[in-house]
Amino acid sequence: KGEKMALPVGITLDRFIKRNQGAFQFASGELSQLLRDIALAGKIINREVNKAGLVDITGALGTSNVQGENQQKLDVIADIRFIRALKNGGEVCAIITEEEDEIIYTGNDDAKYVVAIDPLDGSSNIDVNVSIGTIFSVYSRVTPRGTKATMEDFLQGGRKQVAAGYILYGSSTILVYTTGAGVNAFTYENSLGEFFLSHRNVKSPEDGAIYSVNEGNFDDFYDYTQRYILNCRKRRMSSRYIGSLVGDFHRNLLKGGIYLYPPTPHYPQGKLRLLYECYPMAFIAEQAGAKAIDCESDILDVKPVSFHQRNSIYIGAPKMIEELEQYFKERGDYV
Ligand code: P6P
Repeated sequence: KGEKMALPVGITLDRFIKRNQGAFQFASGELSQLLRDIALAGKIINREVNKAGLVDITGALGTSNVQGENQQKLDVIADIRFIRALKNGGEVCAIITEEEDEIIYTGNDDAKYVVAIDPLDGSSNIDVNVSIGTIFSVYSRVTPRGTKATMEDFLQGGRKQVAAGYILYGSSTILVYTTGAGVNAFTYENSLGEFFLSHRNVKSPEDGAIYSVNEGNFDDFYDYTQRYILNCRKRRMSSRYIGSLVGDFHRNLLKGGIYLYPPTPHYPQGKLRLLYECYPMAFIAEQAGAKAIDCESDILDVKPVSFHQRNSIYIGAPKMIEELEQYFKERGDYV
């Protein structure tokens, strides 16, 4: 990999990508273009998300949806927009998205990359103005270029990702991604329509005092998880859980904390999707010096068997994860 350049905070995403081209594992330029295509779709979704509340009164305001699209659910719009951006960008041959059961082919069979994406995670929060996010994961295809991508291209395993990231549509809109050479974050400036480098080479704190879990499921958790959570409470940690993975993850990444989605009777394998939630967040976490496990192994080593498989996940500060692992190791045969 090329020498990491200490680039000044405040440069645009485009210039950052150009300057760091050499540092990318694949300096050929296609991955750079792919990241630009994702950023473009993020700008469009940002606009849609920010006016979501106005949908029902658009007519009254005399403004209409410029594309003339009949107003659909925002996650459907996000899905359409990301597929269109990746199709038009030309660098992606196929997509797995949370919104569709099967592979979406872009028509660019010669393209080098496949993308797994959750176009708008936490979309149940849109109507109540809670932050939501896009999560994406990129692989170099393993099947011959010029042919149709297959399951094999998407089920390579978490450590084969060449890039992963998220866009958080929150108090500001921020794009965070890694290509395996550290994690960088870019904050969107609406008036200029540009992402600017705001957090360079993000390193997550070694320890934390925030735990994020749906406490409503507490009684369903395995004993070792319950004991871990009780210990967090005893140490007067802050319980912060907004029901939107990207928002909870981003806060914990910057401040130090742990997010837990353990198995429950309703989700015996865990709720989050491996390909486009767990793997990308785990890649980012590890690149920022944090950890992501499911208590059996690192998330990035969990074997993928299907596009939409679910997995449990514990992700965050290394010291907090190691402590949870200790409880796991000491677990008895609890009835
Ligand atoms: P629960 C949103 O549906 C999501 O996939 C994540 O963004 C979020 O962290 C989790 O599920 C919330 O799940 O069961 O606590 O409502």
